[in-house]
Amino acid sequence: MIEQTFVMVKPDAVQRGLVGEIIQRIERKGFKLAAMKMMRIERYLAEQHYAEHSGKPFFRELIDFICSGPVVAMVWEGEEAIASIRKLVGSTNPNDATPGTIRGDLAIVTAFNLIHGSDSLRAAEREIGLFFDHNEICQYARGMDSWLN
Ligand code: IDP
Ligand code: MG
Repeated sequence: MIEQTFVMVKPDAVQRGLVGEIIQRIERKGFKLAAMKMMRIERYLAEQHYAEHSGKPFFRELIDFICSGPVVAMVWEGEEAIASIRKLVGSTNPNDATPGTIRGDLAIVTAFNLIHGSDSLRAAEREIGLFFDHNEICQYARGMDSWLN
């Protein structure tokens, strides 16, 4: 099934100059970029985005961190995009993440794990809606897409 998923390059990745590397990995896998913007997240948006973690010991640290510098928010589209991009991202703790994944290759600690990717269809729809208006999401055809449909 063709899905859209929400991806965010976190402040640590922006500051380490890994925006291009991360985008390139998702792009080269074959997913289609549907929306992208660089932004500084307001506290309120960060708290909504990470609402499932409110009350956890790391919540405040997480919100402080995500608001500490600009991020790059994106929508990526393609076959099984949600699960497939989670695989490219790797496990939450980079020390458990398989080499070859973004976190496995480029990060060491959970607090600075470089990237967010939606973990379910429901989360993807909710997160895309939090960060993007409908008119910011681009629709366009690629030559190979006709083979999939
Ligand atoms: P995910 O990003 O792999 O989906 P989640 O469990 O949803 O991981 O946690 C969201 C984010 O919260 C993580 O990516 C990480 O930045 C942060 N986080 C999760 N657990 C911890 C922790 O124990 N300490 C510090 N930060 C954490
Ligand atoms: Mg998560």
